[in-house]
Amino acid sequence: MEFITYEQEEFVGVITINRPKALNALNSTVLDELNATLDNVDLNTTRCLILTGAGDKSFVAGADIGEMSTLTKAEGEAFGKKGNDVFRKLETFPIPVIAAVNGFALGGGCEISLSCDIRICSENAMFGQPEVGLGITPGFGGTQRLARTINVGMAKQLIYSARNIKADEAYRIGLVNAVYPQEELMDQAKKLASTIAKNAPIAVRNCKKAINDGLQVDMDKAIVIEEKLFGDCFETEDQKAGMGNFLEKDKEKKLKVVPFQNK
Ligand code: DAK
Repeated sequence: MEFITYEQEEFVGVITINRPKALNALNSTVLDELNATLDNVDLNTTRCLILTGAGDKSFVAGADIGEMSTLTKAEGEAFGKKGNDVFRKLETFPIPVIAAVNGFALGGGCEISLSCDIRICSENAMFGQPEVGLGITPGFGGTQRLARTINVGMAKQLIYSARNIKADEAYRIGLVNAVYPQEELMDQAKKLASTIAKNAPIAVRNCKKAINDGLQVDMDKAIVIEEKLFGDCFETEDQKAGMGNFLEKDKEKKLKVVPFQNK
Protein backbone atom coordinates (compact mmCIF):
# COMPACT_ATOMS: atom_id res chain seq x y z
CA MET A 1 0.00 0.00 0.00
CA GLU A 2 1.16 3.53 -0.75
CA PHE A 3 -0.36 5.52 2.08
CA ILE A 4 -1.52 3.12 4.82
CA THR A 5 0.55 0.99 7.15
CA TYR A 6 -0.93 -1.69 9.38
CA GLU A 7 0.83 -3.30 12.32
CA GLN A 8 -0.47 -5.77 14.83
CA GLU A 9 0.79 -6.19 18.40
CA GLU A 10 -0.95 -9.04 20.18
CA PHE A 11 -4.67 -8.26 19.97
CA VAL A 12 -4.26 -4.63 18.91
CA GLY A 13 -4.07 -3.41 15.31
CA VAL A 14 -2.55 -0.01 14.50
CA ILE A 15 -3.60 1.70 11.26
CA THR A 16 -1.42 4.65 10.28
CA ILE A 17 -2.38 7.08 7.52
CA ASN A 18 1.05 7.67 6.05
CA ARG A 19 1.09 10.67 3.76
CA PRO A 20 3.00 13.18 5.88
CA LYS A 21 4.05 15.44 2.97
CA ALA A 22 0.38 16.40 2.58
CA LEU A 23 -0.25 16.27 6.35
CA ASN A 24 -2.02 12.92 5.79
CA ALA A 25 -4.82 14.52 3.77
CA LEU A 26 -7.41 12.05 2.49
CA ASN A 27 -7.27 11.54 -1.26
CA SER A 28 -9.08 8.75 -3.13
CA THR A 29 -6.13 6.38 -2.81
CA VAL A 30 -5.94 6.86 0.97
CA LEU A 31 -9.68 6.17 1.23
CA ASP A 32 -9.43 3.05 -0.98
CA GLU A 33 -6.46 1.73 0.99
CA LEU A 34 -8.13 2.41 4.32
CA ASN A 35 -11.18 0.53 3.10
CA ALA A 36 -9.05 -2.44 2.01
CA THR A 37 -7.10 -2.39 5.30
CA LEU A 38 -10.31 -2.61 7.31
CA ASP A 39 -11.54 -5.46 5.12
CA ASN A 40 -8.31 -7.35 5.82
CA VAL A 41 -8.33 -7.01 9.63
CA ASP A 42 -8.43 -10.52 11.07
CA LEU A 43 -11.30 -10.34 13.53
CA ASN A 44 -10.30 -13.67 15.06
CA THR A 45 -7.05 -12.20 16.35
CA THR A 46 -7.79 -8.48 16.69
CA ARG A 47 -9.83 -6.96 19.49
CA CYS A 48 -9.20 -3.25 19.20
CA LEU A 49 -7.87 -0.89 16.52
CA ILE A 50 -5.94 2.37 16.81
CA LEU A 51 -6.10 4.91 13.99
CA THR A 52 -3.37 7.53 13.81
CA GLY A 53 -1.41 9.71 11.36
CA ALA A 54 2.27 9.53 10.41
CA GLY A 55 4.64 12.20 11.72
CA ASP A 56 4.32 14.51 14.69
CA LYS A 57 2.41 17.36 13.06
CA SER A 58 -0.83 16.03 11.69
CA PHE A 59 -3.41 13.32 12.26
CA VAL A 60 -5.36 14.14 9.07
CA ALA A 61 -5.52 17.70 7.65
CA GLY A 62 -8.82 16.95 5.91
CA ALA A 63 -9.91 15.76 2.54
CA ASP A 64 -7.38 16.50 -0.20
CA ILE A 65 -8.25 20.02 -1.32
CA GLY A 66 -6.09 19.76 -4.46
CA GLU A 67 -7.91 16.63 -5.62
CA MET A 68 -11.33 18.05 -4.71
CA SER A 69 -10.79 21.41 -6.37
CA THR A 70 -11.25 20.06 -9.91
CA LEU A 71 -14.09 17.61 -9.29
CA THR A 72 -17.27 17.77 -11.29
CA LYS A 73 -20.58 17.43 -9.44
CA ALA A 74 -20.71 13.71 -10.29
CA GLU A 75 -17.10 13.15 -9.24
CA GLY A 76 -17.69 15.14 -6.03
CA GLU A 77 -20.63 12.89 -5.24
CA ALA A 78 -18.56 9.77 -5.91
CA PHE A 79 -15.72 11.08 -3.71
CA GLY A 80 -18.22 11.89 -0.95
CA LYS A 81 -19.69 8.40 -1.14
CA LYS A 82 -16.23 6.80 -1.00
CA GLY A 83 -15.43 8.76 2.16
CA ASN A 84 -18.79 8.21 3.76
CA ASP A 85 -18.67 4.46 3.13
CA VAL A 86 -15.23 4.12 4.75
CA PHE A 87 -16.17 6.34 7.69
CA ARG A 88 -19.34 4.33 8.25
CA LYS A 89 -17.31 1.10 8.03
CA LEU A 90 -15.07 2.43 10.82
CA GLU A 91 -18.04 3.53 12.90
CA THR A 92 -19.78 0.17 12.63
CA PHE A 93 -16.58 -1.89 12.69
CA PRO A 94 -17.26 -4.86 14.99
CA ILE A 95 -14.42 -3.99 17.40
CA PRO A 96 -13.63 -0.64 19.09
CA VAL A 97 -11.51 1.89 17.23
CA ILE A 98 -9.44 4.49 19.12
CA ALA A 99 -8.39 7.65 17.27
CA ALA A 100 -4.93 8.71 18.48
CA VAL A 101 -5.00 12.28 17.19
CA ASN A 102 -1.39 13.43 16.90
CA GLY A 103 -1.80 16.93 15.42
CA PHE A 104 -4.18 18.56 12.93
CA ALA A 105 -7.63 16.98 12.74
CA LEU A 106 -9.36 19.38 10.38
CA GLY A 107 -12.39 18.87 8.17
CA GLY A 108 -12.38 15.24 7.08
CA GLY A 109 -9.68 14.68 9.73
CA CYS A 110 -11.99 15.76 12.54
CA GLU A 111 -14.77 13.76 10.90
CA ILE A 112 -12.77 10.53 10.66
CA SER A 113 -11.90 10.85 14.36
CA LEU A 114 -15.64 11.22 15.04
CA SER A 115 -16.24 7.89 13.29
CA CYS A 116 -14.01 6.22 15.87
CA ASP A 117 -15.35 5.08 19.23
CA ILE A 118 -12.88 6.98 21.39
CA ARG A 119 -10.63 10.00 20.74
CA ILE A 120 -7.45 10.80 22.64
CA CYS A 121 -4.96 13.39 21.47
CA SER A 122 -1.53 14.95 21.84
CA GLU A 123 -1.01 18.43 23.28
CA ASN A 124 -0.38 19.88 19.80
CA ALA A 125 -3.66 18.54 18.39
CA MET A 126 -6.00 20.96 16.68
CA PHE A 127 -9.59 20.18 15.74
CA GLY A 128 -11.95 22.05 13.46
CA GLN A 129 -14.46 21.99 10.63
CA PRO A 130 -13.16 24.71 8.27
CA GLU A 131 -15.50 23.75 5.41
CA VAL A 132 -17.76 26.81 5.39
CA GLY A 133 -14.65 28.89 4.73
CA LEU A 134 -14.04 26.72 1.64
CA GLY A 135 -17.59 27.20 0.42
CA ILE A 136 -18.85 23.72 1.33
CA THR A 137 -20.55 21.99 4.24
CA PRO A 138 -18.77 19.28 6.20
CA GLY A 139 -19.32 16.32 3.89
CA PHE A 140 -18.03 13.28 5.75
CA GLY A 141 -20.63 13.28 8.51
CA GLY A 142 -19.37 16.31 10.49
CA THR A 143 -22.77 17.98 10.77
CA GLN A 144 -24.19 14.72 12.12
CA ARG A 145 -21.47 13.14 14.25
CA LEU A 146 -20.11 16.30 15.88
CA ALA A 147 -23.61 17.26 17.02
CA ARG A 148 -24.09 13.77 18.45
CA THR A 149 -20.70 13.75 20.22
CA ILE A 150 -20.55 17.17 21.89
CA ASN A 151 -23.40 19.51 22.78
CA VAL A 152 -25.42 20.72 19.82
CA GLY A 153 -24.87 24.44 20.46
CA MET A 154 -21.10 24.01 20.59
CA ALA A 155 -21.13 21.82 17.46
CA LYS A 156 -23.09 24.51 15.62
CA GLN A 157 -20.72 27.22 16.85
CA LEU A 158 -17.64 25.32 15.67
CA ILE A 159 -19.15 24.48 12.27
CA TYR A 160 -20.67 27.91 11.52
CA SER A 161 -17.57 29.81 12.66
CA ALA A 162 -15.02 27.41 11.10
CA ARG A 163 -12.94 28.05 14.22
CA ASN A 164 -10.16 25.61 15.04
CA ILE A 165 -9.73 24.55 18.66
CA LYS A 166 -6.69 23.30 20.53
CA ALA A 167 -6.40 20.12 22.56
CA ASP A 168 -7.32 21.69 25.91
CA GLU A 169 -10.58 23.07 24.54
CA ALA A 170 -11.34 19.79 22.76
CA TYR A 171 -10.96 18.09 26.14
CA ARG A 172 -13.12 20.67 27.92
CA ILE A 173 -16.02 20.24 25.48
CA GLY A 174 -15.81 16.43 25.54
CA LEU A 175 -14.51 15.92 22.04
CA VAL A 176 -11.51 13.97 23.34
CA ASN A 177 -11.26 11.78 26.42
CA ALA A 178 -7.66 12.65 27.29
CA VAL A 179 -4.69 14.79 26.23
CA TYR A 180 -1.09 13.53 26.42
CA PRO A 181 2.36 14.84 25.52
CA GLN A 182 3.04 13.88 21.90
CA GLU A 183 5.71 11.31 22.85
CA GLU A 184 3.31 9.48 25.18
CA LEU A 185 0.28 9.41 22.89
CA MET A 186 0.83 6.06 21.15
CA ASP A 187 1.84 4.29 24.37
CA GLN A 188 -1.30 5.58 26.02
CA ALA A 189 -3.42 4.54 23.04
CA LYS A 190 -1.90 1.06 23.14
CA LYS A 191 -2.40 0.82 26.90
CA LEU A 192 -6.08 1.69 26.51
CA ALA A 193 -6.45 -0.72 23.59
CA SER A 194 -4.81 -3.52 25.60
CA THR A 195 -7.13 -2.86 28.53
CA ILE A 196 -10.10 -3.20 26.19
CA ALA A 197 -8.57 -6.30 24.58
CA LYS A 198 -8.29 -8.06 27.96
CA ASN A 199 -12.06 -8.08 28.32
CA ALA A 200 -14.46 -10.61 26.84
CA PRO A 201 -14.43 -9.97 23.09
CA ILE A 202 -18.03 -10.93 22.41
CA ALA A 203 -19.20 -8.72 25.28
CA VAL A 204 -17.12 -5.75 24.08
CA ARG A 205 -18.41 -6.11 20.51
CA ASN A 206 -21.96 -6.39 21.73
CA CYS A 207 -21.53 -3.25 23.89
CA LYS A 208 -20.38 -1.29 20.83
CA LYS A 209 -23.33 -2.51 18.81
CA ALA A 210 -25.80 -1.87 21.63
CA ILE A 211 -24.57 1.71 22.15
CA ASN A 212 -24.41 2.55 18.44
CA ASP A 213 -27.70 0.93 17.44
CA GLY A 214 -29.50 2.05 20.59
CA LEU A 215 -28.66 5.71 20.00
CA GLN A 216 -30.54 5.61 16.69
CA VAL A 217 -33.92 4.61 18.16
CA ASP A 218 -36.22 5.53 21.07
CA MET A 219 -35.63 4.08 24.53
CA ASP A 220 -38.29 1.35 24.25
CA LYS A 221 -36.61 -0.02 21.14
CA ALA A 222 -33.12 0.62 22.53
CA ILE A 223 -33.78 -1.53 25.56
CA VAL A 224 -34.86 -4.41 23.31
CA ILE A 225 -31.59 -4.05 21.37
CA GLU A 226 -29.70 -4.25 24.67
CA GLU A 227 -31.68 -7.30 25.83
CA LYS A 228 -30.85 -9.22 22.68
CA LEU A 229 -27.15 -8.39 22.81
CA PHE A 230 -27.05 -9.18 26.54
CA GLY A 231 -28.66 -12.56 25.90
CA ASP A 232 -26.21 -13.20 23.09
CA CYS A 233 -23.32 -13.25 25.61
CA PHE A 234 -24.71 -16.25 27.49
CA GLU A 235 -23.31 -19.74 26.93
CA THR A 236 -20.06 -18.20 25.63
CA GLU A 237 -16.80 -19.41 27.16
CA ASP A 238 -16.05 -15.92 28.44
CA GLN A 239 -19.40 -15.58 30.19
CA LYS A 240 -18.85 -18.94 31.90
CA ALA A 241 -15.23 -18.10 32.79
CA GLY A 242 -15.99 -14.53 33.87
CA MET A 243 -18.83 -15.48 36.18
CA GLY A 244 -17.02 -18.67 37.27
CA ASN A 245 -13.99 -16.64 38.38
CA PHE A 246 -16.19 -14.48 40.54
CA LEU A 247 -18.01 -17.40 42.12
CA GLU A 248 -14.74 -19.25 42.73
CA LYS A 249 -13.38 -16.06 44.34
CA ASP A 250 -10.47 -16.01 41.92
CA LYS A 251 -8.57 -12.95 43.16
CA GLU A 252 -7.26 -12.13 39.71
CA LYS A 253 -10.73 -12.23 38.18
CA LYS A 254 -9.12 -12.29 34.78
CA LEU A 255 -10.72 -13.79 31.75
CA LYS A 256 -8.87 -16.52 30.01
CA VAL A 257 -7.65 -15.05 26.78
CA VAL A 258 -9.58 -17.22 24.36
CA PRO A 259 -9.75 -16.68 20.62
CA PHE A 260 -12.87 -14.94 19.40
CA GLN A 261 -15.63 -17.52 19.29
CA ASN A 262 -17.53 -17.46 16.07
CA LYS A 263 -21.03 -18.59 16.77
N1 DAK B 1 -5.37 18.83 1.22
C1 DAK B 1 -4.27 18.75 0.44
N2 DAK B 1 -3.04 19.11 0.85
C2 DAK B 1 -2.93 19.58 2.08
C3 DAK B 1 -4.04 19.70 2.98
C4 DAK B 1 -5.32 19.29 2.48
N3 DAK B 1 -6.44 19.29 3.25
N4 DAK B 1 -3.61 20.23 4.13
C5 DAK B 1 -2.28 20.42 3.99
N5 DAK B 1 -1.86 20.04 2.76
C6 DAK B 1 -0.51 20.10 2.21
C7 DAK B 1 -0.13 21.55 1.84
O1 DAK B 1 -0.64 21.89 0.56
C8 DAK B 1 1.38 21.46 1.85
O2 DAK B 1 1.81 20.84 0.67
P1 DAK B 1 3.11 21.41 -0.15
O3 DAK B 1 2.80 22.82 -0.46
O4 DAK B 1 4.25 21.26 0.83
O5 DAK B 1 3.20 20.51 -1.35
C9 DAK B 1 1.66 20.50 2.98
O6 DAK B 1 0.44 19.74 3.20
C10 DAK B 1 2.01 21.18 4.30
O7 DAK B 1 0.97 22.11 4.57
P2 DAK B 1 1.27 23.65 4.95
O8 DAK B 1 2.52 24.12 4.29
O9 DAK B 1 0.00 24.39 4.69
O10 DAK B 1 1.54 23.50 6.51
P3 DAK B 1 1.26 24.61 7.62
O11 DAK B 1 1.88 24.07 8.87
O12 DAK B 1 1.66 25.97 7.17
O13 DAK B 1 -0.33 24.62 7.81
C11 DAK B 1 -2.51 23.59 8.08
C12 DAK B 1 -0.97 23.48 8.28
C13 DAK B 1 -3.15 22.29 8.44
C14 DAK B 1 -3.05 24.71 9.00
C15 DAK B 1 -2.79 24.00 6.60
O14 DAK B 1 -2.07 23.09 5.75
C16 DAK B 1 -4.23 23.95 6.24
O15 DAK B 1 -4.99 24.87 6.57
N6 DAK B 1 -4.64 22.88 5.54
C17 DAK B 1 -5.99 22.73 5.09
C18 DAK B 1 -6.87 22.32 6.23
C19 DAK B 1 -8.31 22.24 5.80
O16 DAK B 1 -8.92 23.24 5.39
N7 DAK B 1 -8.87 21.03 5.91
C20 DAK B 1 -10.22 20.79 5.55
C21 DAK B 1 -10.26 20.37 4.12
S1 DAK B 1 -11.93 20.29 3.54
C22 DAK B 1 -17.20 15.82 0.78
C23 DAK B 1 -16.86 15.14 1.88
C24 DAK B 1 -15.88 15.62 2.71
C25 DAK B 1 -15.24 16.77 2.46
C26 DAK B 1 -15.58 17.44 1.33
C27 DAK B 1 -16.53 16.97 0.50
N8 DAK B 1 -18.24 15.36 -0.06
C28 DAK B 1 -19.30 14.57 0.51
C29 DAK B 1 -18.23 15.65 -1.45
C30 DAK B 1 -14.21 17.22 3.35
C31 DAK B 1 -13.67 18.41 3.22
C32 DAK B 1 -12.46 18.78 3.95
O17 DAK B 1 -11.89 18.05 4.71
